[in-house]
Amino acid sequence: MQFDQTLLTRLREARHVVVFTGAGVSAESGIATFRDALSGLWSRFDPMQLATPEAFEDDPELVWGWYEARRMQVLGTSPNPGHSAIAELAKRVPRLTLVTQNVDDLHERAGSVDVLHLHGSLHQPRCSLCAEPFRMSAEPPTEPAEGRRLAPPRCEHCGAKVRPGVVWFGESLPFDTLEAAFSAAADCDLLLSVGTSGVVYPAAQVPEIALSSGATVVHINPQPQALGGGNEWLLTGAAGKVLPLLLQAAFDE
Ligand code: BJW
Ligand code: ZN
Repeated sequence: MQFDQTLLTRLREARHVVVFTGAGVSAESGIATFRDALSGLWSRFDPMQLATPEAFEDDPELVWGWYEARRMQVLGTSPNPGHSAIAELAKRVPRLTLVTQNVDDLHERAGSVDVLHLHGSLHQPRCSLCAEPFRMSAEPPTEPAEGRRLAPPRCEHCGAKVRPGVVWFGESLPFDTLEAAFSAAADCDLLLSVGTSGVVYPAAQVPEIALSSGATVVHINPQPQALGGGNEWLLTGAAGKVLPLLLQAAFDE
């Protein structure tokens, strides 16, 4: 793969890099994205019946069972070369902020630290009433399959239902995390936007803020992306292929 020399120089000389990731970065680990035409979760499941506070209120067993099945799937997979390249990039540039929309823990397992999880985590459920964190046992009591209902556990503190620790449609994002992501985007000189459709707000503002603050924005995606101008680039391909090659070209050649 050939990279533009200007782009390589900008990456090599960047003072602060933001990496903004979406479901596509975990696709090569076998985790489904949301909006890919045939394989995306939202082509098989209705988000309004699974990813809203009202859905959990209406049918907690359906929602808890679905998230447990997804959590189990993540526990059974491993980070891919895309996650590893991002962890490696953090060692090659003066400052890197990793902002993810993903609810898996594959960035951390690849070695990234201080990851800003804008949409929460599958691995940090909490009480739906008092917000007390709930510690999941390492081994699930049953092996939940997609579509199998499962009663949510009860909060040890107040007895209310435990809910997945993710951000559903219509819910606010964690304030401090969003603030940190926006301020990193405003400060960075280069942002890599990896494997996201960029349609979900306010997360999608992160690359917009970087671009309007004068940073170079590089999209890494197998699908064509609409580009705004000279400061926006597209590297077409899978994250697990493009990112390791980009690092090699920028830092090892
Ligand atoms: C590869 C690849 C490979 C494939 N390598 N790439 C402004 C306008 C309109 C609506 C709104 C607005 N502001 C807010 C809203 C409402 C809503 C929203 O944005 N809706 C839009 C969808 C229209 N936002 C919210 O509700 C947010 N809250 C909020 O705004 O609060 C204030 C408020 C309160 C009350 C009323 C209104 C507002 C919360 C959003 C929470 C999103 N939650 C989810 C689910 C998390 C839990 C779970 O996992 O179940 O987060 S939705 C889902 O989308 C998930 C993701 O994080 C998020 C983004 O998806 P992502 O990561 O981009 O995945 P895909 O599938 O879309 O894209 C994958 C990409 O990868 C594709 O481009 C592929 O080509 C690519 N790819 N393989 C690299 N190998
Ligand atoms: Zn509670």
